[in-house]
Amino acid sequence: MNHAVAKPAVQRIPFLVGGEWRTGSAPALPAINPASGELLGEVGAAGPDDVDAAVRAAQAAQPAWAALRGHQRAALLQAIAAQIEQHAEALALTQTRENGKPLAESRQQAKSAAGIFRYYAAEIETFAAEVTPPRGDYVSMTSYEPLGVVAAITPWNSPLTMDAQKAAPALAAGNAVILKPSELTPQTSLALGRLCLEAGLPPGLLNVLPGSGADTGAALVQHPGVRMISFTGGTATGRAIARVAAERMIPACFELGGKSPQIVFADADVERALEGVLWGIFEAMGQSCVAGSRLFVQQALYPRFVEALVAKTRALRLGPPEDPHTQVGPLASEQRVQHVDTIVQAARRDGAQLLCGGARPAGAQFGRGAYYLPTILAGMRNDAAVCQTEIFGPVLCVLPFADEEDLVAQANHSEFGLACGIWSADFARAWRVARRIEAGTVWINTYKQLSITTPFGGYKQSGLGREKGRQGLLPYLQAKSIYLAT
Ligand code: TXE
Repeated sequence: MNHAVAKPAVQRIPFLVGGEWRTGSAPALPAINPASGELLGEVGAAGPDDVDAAVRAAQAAQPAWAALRGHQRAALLQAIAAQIEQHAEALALTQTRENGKPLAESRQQAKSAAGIFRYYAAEIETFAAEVTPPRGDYVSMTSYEPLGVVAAITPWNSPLTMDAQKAAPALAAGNAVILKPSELTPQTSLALGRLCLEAGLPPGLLNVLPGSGADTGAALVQHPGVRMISFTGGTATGRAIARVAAERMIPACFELGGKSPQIVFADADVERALEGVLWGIFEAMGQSCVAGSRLFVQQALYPRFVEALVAKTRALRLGPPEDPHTQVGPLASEQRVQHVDTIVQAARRDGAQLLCGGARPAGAQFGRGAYYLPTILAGMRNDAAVCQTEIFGPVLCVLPFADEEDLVAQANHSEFGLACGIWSADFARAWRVARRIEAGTVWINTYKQLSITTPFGGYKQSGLGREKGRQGLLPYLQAKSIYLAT
């Protein structure tokens, strides 16, 4: 007799192609809440046939969208922003249950997502062609046209804002978008897709294709109908996609990893610097491209500063992301915990001194959740592997420096160049150092201030191209110059 009990069927969440919902031909993705380890369901994943259907739907929808006037597209982006705002709480909860980000942060990001659509509505409504310098009996003009179908590939750490940062300018410019979310956070992107449809965006202009990078992502970037790629994620994946873009000779922009220095001079306002350094690394548990993960403290201040920082780090309230008292939540998955712990233990074997953290937290309340203690390491050199590798987790490496020359050399000794924080009461020095640091964003006496109006992107291996601001619209457009004989 067979006593096997049939497993209850898990709900398979469908995805969006051309205004229709389908479950896809690739193996479904498990949906796991990282705070509890609980399997919540599964999400359908797109195989090559689904990718092809999405590209066709996008190609069919795009010309009519591109033919609209700027203000007409802007009106739709405004409607999407309103829809996001109206459903901000549900969006925030979806993201938090997928990636474990404290709910208060997800709420903030849902608001930002609406703001990003509003900003690009304003950009496209005011975007003008250029009359270029006259040459005798000619009028010459440069206008800007969309590229067609854009592949937008996003990671799991902040899908609410990253999806918006790609979809809003790409749509504003008159393109159709195929959004490929991370394996860990497809439901957040699917929720955005649904809200766009409900706001009145014509079907086919925003398709959402969950799936693995190897299956779905690779098929998407190689599809001949895709005319541009916008990618945010790890540097190794970025490089693989750049090779495809080079082979196909299509434009692509990349927002990649970082190992950003936080620099504290002895004359800094210590309390403010401590808060900036603490949140610069431990907000989102270090799963942020701009995480300030290398701390340089001037020798005279080093012992006092590091001691106070360790005390503040130990006092951080670790807990479930939906608890309003939680300051730092779980990592995005159990695999991320193992990844972080492997790097920390290797660093210790290489001689790093553990000042705090370096393990999973003890306590029944953490259950099977993906928790890891905020960790500080000291006693290694800046060229140690742990100071050069992007960990993308709650791990801060602290290093002393002697003077400005020593500091600049150490801070710039990194393959990355995304961001930097400088803490000093000497404004002239802070400014001077900011000019010498190889990074796309430098903050002085603040950290992680980000505005949709201000371009963002990396130097060196941290990326190519800029997102946000008017510069963030241009990659989704191509220039056409027309000469008219008078
Ligand atoms: O990112 P991936 P992972 C860094 C961080 C982290 C490392 C790996 O250091 O430890 O990257 O993280 C899709 N063709 N950052 O593996 O692989 C993939 O499905 C097309 C920094 O999560 O870069 C997902 O949607 N697409 C970062 C997206 O790429 C492919 C944020 C990002 O995944 C693909 C995240 C392929 N061949 C990680 N392979 C940041 N800059 O903020 C994967 N993908």
